[in-house]
Amino acid sequence: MLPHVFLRQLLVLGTMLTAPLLPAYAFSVTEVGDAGETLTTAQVLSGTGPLETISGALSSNNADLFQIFIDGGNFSATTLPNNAFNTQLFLFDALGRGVVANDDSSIQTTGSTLNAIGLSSGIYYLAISGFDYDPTSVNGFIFPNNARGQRTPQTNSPLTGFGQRTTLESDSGFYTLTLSGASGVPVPGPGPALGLLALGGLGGLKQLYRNRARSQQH
Ligand SMILES: [Ca+2]
Ligand SMILES: [Ca+2]
Ligand SMILES: [Ca+2]
Ligand SMILES: [Ca+2]
Repeated sequence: MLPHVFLRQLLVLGTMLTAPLLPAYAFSVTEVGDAGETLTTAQVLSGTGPLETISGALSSNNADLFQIFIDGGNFSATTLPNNAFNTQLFLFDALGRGVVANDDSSIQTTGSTLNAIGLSSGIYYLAISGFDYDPTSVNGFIFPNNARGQRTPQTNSPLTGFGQRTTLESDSGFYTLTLSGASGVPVPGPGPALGLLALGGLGGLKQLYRNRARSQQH
């Protein structure tokens, strides 16, 4: 029979195993290849903990769409302070419906700052494009074409792609987005299964410990 002290240590270990397995460190991501511009070709930014920055590149007439997790409440994304070209930012919900958009952060810059308030927690899509490559739906462009301010959608139809709004080629270059209020998209993995395994093991250990205590009473 296992000694008491050893059983106690195993119980502590079992309790630790059922606790969250990974600490939540903030992290940054770099676009892999070229992120698509539809819900099915968006790059999914998986991970644990706050998502701080997204770095990538845009060629002309191209948008990069990222699936992120918004914690709930306020969310912001900005290309400032080091924007290298005329950017635009667009936020969509999990179904691809427009939430908010920004082209120019202020009259002094063509960089973009997107601010959303009162969001529910969940999956969202964040897009960056060069001016003036805008998100489209079956009902036309999703957002109005104002340069400054936080723009709300003019249609509730979901994203189907992007299209050039002027006859010019859209701007291009490298970007770094700085975010607040976002996290990595939770990864479905071995976590719950391992947790259940640990719980099963913990239950077994508790039973063993009870049996041991009972046998000592006799
Ligand atoms: Ca890209
Ligand atoms: Ca792209
Ligand atoms: Ca802009
Ligand atoms: Ca635009």
